[in-house]
Amino acid sequence: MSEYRISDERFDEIRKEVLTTWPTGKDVDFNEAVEYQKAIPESKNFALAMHKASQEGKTLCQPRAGVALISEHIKLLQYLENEGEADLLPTTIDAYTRLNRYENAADGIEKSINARTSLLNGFPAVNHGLHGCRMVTEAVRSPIQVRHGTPDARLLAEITLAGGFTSFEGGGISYNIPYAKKVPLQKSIEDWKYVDRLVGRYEENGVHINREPFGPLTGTLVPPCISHVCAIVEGILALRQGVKSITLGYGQGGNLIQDVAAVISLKTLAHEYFKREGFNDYDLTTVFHQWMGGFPSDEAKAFAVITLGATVARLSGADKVIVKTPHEAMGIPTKEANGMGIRCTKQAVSMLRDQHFPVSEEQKFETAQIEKEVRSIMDAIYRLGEGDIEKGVIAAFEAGVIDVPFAPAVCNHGKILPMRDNHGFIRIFNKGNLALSDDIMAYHREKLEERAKAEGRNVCFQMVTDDIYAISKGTLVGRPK
Ligand code: 8ZB
Repeated sequence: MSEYRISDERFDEIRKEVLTTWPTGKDVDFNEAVEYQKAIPESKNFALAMHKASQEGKTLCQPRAGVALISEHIKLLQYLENEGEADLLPTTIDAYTRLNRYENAADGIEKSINARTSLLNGFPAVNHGLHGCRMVTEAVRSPIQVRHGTPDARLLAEITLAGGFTSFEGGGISYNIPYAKKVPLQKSIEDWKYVDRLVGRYEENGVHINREPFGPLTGTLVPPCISHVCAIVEGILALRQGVKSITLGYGQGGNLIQDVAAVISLKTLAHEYFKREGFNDYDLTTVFHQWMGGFPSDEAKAFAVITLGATVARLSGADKVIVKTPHEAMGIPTKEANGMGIRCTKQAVSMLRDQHFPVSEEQKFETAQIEKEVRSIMDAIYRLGEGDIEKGVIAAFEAGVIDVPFAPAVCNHGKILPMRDNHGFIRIFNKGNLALSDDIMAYHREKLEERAKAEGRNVCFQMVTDDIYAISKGTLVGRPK
């Protein structure tokens, strides 16, 4: 396993460079940061909170939130934990920082001060530096995580972890393919190895840091097998660098049975592949993302989408749910709307606390189906990598053997076309080069034909478009008028 690890010498070499890419980097002193992290109360540690939720069978609720200025960001987070009843807190990073454009972020901070309102779409943590981050993490009671979308997050990780955050979202695949156009996959994977190694070093010094690959990818009709493969591969890459606490995610698809089967199979498959790679000493938890696609603009209808997501999160046994807000169709929510999304979710989750979803034959079948599909793609990745998952996944994206629908990245084929079947399950219409057997594809085709027959039209591209807009227009399956 250690053969894949960035060596200490190499890591220190890269670190010197990383910490000079913006002036705030020079404040980071790893040993001081370890001591600082050790003094954070256990009740605020994200890795421990996820572990405890999983032990106690709870589903914790977490919003997204971030504004430009420290004082405003603190007020926002305090509101979300006090009035909003959030169990876990985020700090969503602005788009300039995600692109390593710190000059633009500095400009955004200036303009936000003058305008007396946030002119950035998140918290520019690199510009605020580790002292700014510490003001934020010290001002709240709850475990707090960095959430972003950054292909090269090395400096962001250095600053925020030294700044007291105890969880860091993202990964070399999930923060490249859906977020960037021109970043080579090899480059983002390499840069994320650094982030994972940094977390590994904290772990070796007795500090638990949670890591969470971004599960939903493009959030648009992503078949579970595709997001599962990316999550499992990123999980393995993280464990190789010494990460111990890993949370794998899945974005709500919309069909109840498929969503429950997806969360359950994500966990069993991840354990299977982690063990196969020789890992035993890790803590695996899951996160369910409420619907990531287009939302209805009517707030009452948005609450229904949120409640359904909360319900499925709970019934699937996910350890955490990421919450949407009634403002989703409009853009960044007010703190009040954000709080409503959390409280709505918590009400549904706690009403289901002592219930469980009976396992139906259909669910068993769907679970087995997802497992079969994931194994088929994973086999191809191992084959292409001659046994090595990292080499394999890069080759697999290049060959389209793994393919994420509707992603902007040029290193992704983008040939696969998903659509819903007659019951709203996400199926694959055109597989491109995806490594799925004829047998698997025959099943998908049969399911899509069933829908086509019910709608009196042929299986066609129009169905994809109809499905993409369906939920925002009030249905799950995009039926013809
Ligand atoms: C990929 C994640 C997209 C979701 C929300 C969007 C969307 C982004 C912020 C935010 C609150 C922010 N999001 N930035 N929510 N505050 N600064 O992430 O609305 O739901």
